[in-house]
Amino acid sequence: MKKIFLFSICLALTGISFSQNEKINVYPTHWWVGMKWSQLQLMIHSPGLKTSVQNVEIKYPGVKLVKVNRTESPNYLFLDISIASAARPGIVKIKLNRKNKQPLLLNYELKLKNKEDGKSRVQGVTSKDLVYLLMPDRFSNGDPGNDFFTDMRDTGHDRKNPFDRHGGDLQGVINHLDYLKELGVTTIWMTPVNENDMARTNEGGTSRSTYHGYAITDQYNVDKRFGGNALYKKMVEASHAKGLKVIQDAVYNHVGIDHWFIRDMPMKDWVNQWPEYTNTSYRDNPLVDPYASKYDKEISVNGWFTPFMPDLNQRNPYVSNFLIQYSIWATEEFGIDGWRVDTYFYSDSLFLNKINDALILEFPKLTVFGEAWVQSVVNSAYFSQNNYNISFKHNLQGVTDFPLHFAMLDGLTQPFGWTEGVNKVYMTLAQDLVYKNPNRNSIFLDNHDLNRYYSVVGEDFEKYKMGINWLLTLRGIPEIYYGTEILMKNFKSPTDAAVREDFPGGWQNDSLDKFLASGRTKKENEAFDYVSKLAHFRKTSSAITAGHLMQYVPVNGVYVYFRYDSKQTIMVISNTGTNPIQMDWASYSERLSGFSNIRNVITGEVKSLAGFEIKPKESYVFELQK
Ligand SMILES: [Ca+2]
Ligand SMILES: [Ca+2]
Repeated sequence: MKKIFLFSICLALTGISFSQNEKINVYPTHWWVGMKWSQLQLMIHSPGLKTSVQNVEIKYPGVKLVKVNRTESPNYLFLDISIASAARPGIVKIKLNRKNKQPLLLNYELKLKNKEDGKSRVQGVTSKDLVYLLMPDRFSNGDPGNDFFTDMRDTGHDRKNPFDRHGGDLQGVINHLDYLKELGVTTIWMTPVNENDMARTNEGGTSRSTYHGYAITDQYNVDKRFGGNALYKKMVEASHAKGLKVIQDAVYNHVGIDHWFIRDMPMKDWVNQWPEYTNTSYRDNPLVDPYASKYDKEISVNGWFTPFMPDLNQRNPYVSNFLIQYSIWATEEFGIDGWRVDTYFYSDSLFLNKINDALILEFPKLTVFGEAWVQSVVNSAYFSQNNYNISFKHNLQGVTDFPLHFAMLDGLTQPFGWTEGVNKVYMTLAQDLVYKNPNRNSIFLDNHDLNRYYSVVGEDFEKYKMGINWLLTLRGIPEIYYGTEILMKNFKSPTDAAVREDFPGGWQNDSLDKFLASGRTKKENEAFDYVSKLAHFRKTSSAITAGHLMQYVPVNGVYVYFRYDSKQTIMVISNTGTNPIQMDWASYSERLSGFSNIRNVITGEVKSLAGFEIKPKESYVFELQK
């Protein structure tokens, strides 16, 4: 596909719609007084607007029109306005005076910023939290009435088709907040909820919907198949009322090709244009590599993620303003507690630092972490706040910690060796000195893009528990992927959809309801209870959630580490080797002195440290007692 064509086709299409309506869209849809982001850029979209509007008037105390910007497209105006700190909430009248026509009048609302920001909303997410990642289309269908809409481009809705929408929605999440409380999670992260009004795509001969949400077609609307803006607001409020936080998934790098501003682009360089279709190489190395070519860097950052996901040009200040203002808008509008930023390093680096600064300035407690799917600790730290002595530094709080993810899976699946198996976990954590604060990294065993954890460990329940122990007691913000707690399995074979199956019981006529203990098998209940017990213990443990970490060089396949503070010492011990090991505690006296007993935090059983033996594949979380 040649993208140059795209622009000219779009302009031709809007020419048709010009005389048909005078619908005016303004973004952001409203704003607030008392915001740090007080130099607002309003994007106004309506057919023929640029040419018909001669001048603009704003009369409102404290609000000043700074500049009217006209871009290449005839259908946009960008108004730079300044909102004084003394401005009061109210309706700002914006008058667009036109040649030989009535002026257009816009009522632009300035609201009062929520006083609960940083308290009961926009709270931030920390290592005290446990994040539950779910895909709203696949978790639970709380409203079969919104499964499809005939005025949307894709009306497919068939649960038997893994590439169709399945009807899951925000009401389904609201209906199961108590389930999440029971499980012991504190935070919900959903794949993007924004409107994806995309036509079906043909990928390798397969017709697909964008049920995953990463092909956004309108940032300012939550997809109505999920329940729309009002229900999203209700979902966040209902979560907060139950003591649960919410992380929203952001996509700055790309949008869906059916996005309204792609179908009618404000200017040619709104997206990264290439003489012919150019895909990103998906490589992070050129961005970190001191020897990288400019060619490789540009392919990584400016290449398109897929032919259906145009690559936004964040070096364009209008694009940058649009994305920054939306992010601030959504945080304030919905009161979300954090952002997970998709495809982090594919966006322009200067833009990324700018948007992070703007968000944190506005909401000091807000958490922002980025998806950095990289292979090494060096690269992972490069994309977040780090201790490198280099000229350009990223300011991101934390990353999705892929190096630790790979290491944990190697530790669970590879035989123990000098650099293999659990030594990977040990060696990966031993490199934490490069991060400014590794405790802000999101850590995980699986997610919506990875093989399901239970399958990776060969459906071995002992190994499953070992990994859960690590996930919930190592440094960082643990994330559990929906269904891991009930042993949902599959590899990404034949496609991603295999690891994104519906949560059993989330649909009205499901034969089994695994949200309830009665619907789960004995094994599934064992798994659920294990995760739940450890998650609830974790909440109360100052050592795990905010204490120090000390790890020991693994010996004979046995990996021992401690979480500790002045009040509590937790020891996590795992035997990844093939022999039972009689523990000689002499090497661990630095942390063990003064303690003689160990309490298993899952079973409550108390044992003496003396004479303790650990069998292969056993793993325990112990609280030390005197
Ligand atoms: Ca539904
Ligand atoms: Ca890009």
